[in-house]
Amino acid sequence: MSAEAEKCGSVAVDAPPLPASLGARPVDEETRRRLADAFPVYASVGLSPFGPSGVLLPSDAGPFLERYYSTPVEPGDLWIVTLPKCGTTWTQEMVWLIQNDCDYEGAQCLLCPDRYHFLEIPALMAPHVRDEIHQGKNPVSKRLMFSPIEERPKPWFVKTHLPLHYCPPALLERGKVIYVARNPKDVCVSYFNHLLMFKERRPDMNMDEFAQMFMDGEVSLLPFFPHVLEAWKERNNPNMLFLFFEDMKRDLRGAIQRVADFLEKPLTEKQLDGLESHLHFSSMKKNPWVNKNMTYAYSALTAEELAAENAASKLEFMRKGETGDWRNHFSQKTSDEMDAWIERELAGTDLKFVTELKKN
Ligand code: PPS
Repeated sequence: MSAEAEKCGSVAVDAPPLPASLGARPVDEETRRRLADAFPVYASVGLSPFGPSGVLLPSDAGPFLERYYSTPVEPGDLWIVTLPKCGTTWTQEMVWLIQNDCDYEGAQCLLCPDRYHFLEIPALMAPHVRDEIHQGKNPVSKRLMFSPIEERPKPWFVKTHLPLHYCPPALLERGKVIYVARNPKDVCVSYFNHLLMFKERRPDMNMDEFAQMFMDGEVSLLPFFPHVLEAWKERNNPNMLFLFFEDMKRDLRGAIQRVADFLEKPLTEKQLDGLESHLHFSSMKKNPWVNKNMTYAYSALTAEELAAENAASKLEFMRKGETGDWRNHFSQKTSDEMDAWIERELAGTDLKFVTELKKN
């Protein structure tokens, strides 16, 4: 373990070091400039592709990744692994409630950091944002970013957008993973909104321009397909549950039942009714513990500044919660290019995405 990694939190004694192959790769000057222009928040540190799939992260993420890779895992620990905007929050709320015997009162606190450890959040922050938070400008973010996982009560609930090869090597042997995938066309639209809301992208970027960068893996935490396909290969591992956002939309009750079976937490019909209603988009949209306050938790602004900004902004974390909304955002050309990209990337696999659902 490097001295830098030790500064990013405490580490398991028997932790394997991060393999050299998972380090940062060089970026050519033209790409560096394009990324700095698109994502100005990272301009000072730069974004670099890491590891075999080239997952895009702030260039100084190495020591953090080393730290995350060494996270201890014990039986009972639950990890939600997703690409951004695939239904992470929805699944987090579902898993937490099922595991905690539908304790709706206990669920009245922030998903992150109170109920889940968001693994890579410090690594995702630009250094100046990390510094501002260190200086105490946002106490919730400070708690979110700098509370060591070891201080949490067991079992641990962990959220990560990192691909499986950056998770602790023992994760699927000792812990349980719920992986959620969503069709990339809707993810792209949702991510476009998210990055504006969190001030990570140039505000005047247009959807088609962003979609191109999305397909090229030039957006933080992408590329898309290596992440999903790595998890898809593990879908029959008894410690992995692979879910699709679109299945949760189509049959929420069925998805709740699958999660309950996976966690070995039998639910009564009454509990199923309660969860189905609580996890419906209209309820989640109104629930401050999974919604607006999340923005507060991740923002470097004070609560007052953020309240003023939220009041003035039309951007929402719980935006539409639909499948097929990409139709309202993509040009025909971008839509066709995305279809061709999806087909190319999935050739030779049995993974299929649903990009539209029949209306009831
Ligand atoms: S994040 O920031 O990566 O954790 O975002 P994530 O939670 O993965 O994804 C946010 C999108 O999930 C939608 N969402 C839901 N859809 C349907 N039903 C429910 N209950 C629900 N909860 C969250 C949320 O609205 C975001 O999608 P878009 O398409 O932007 O609306």
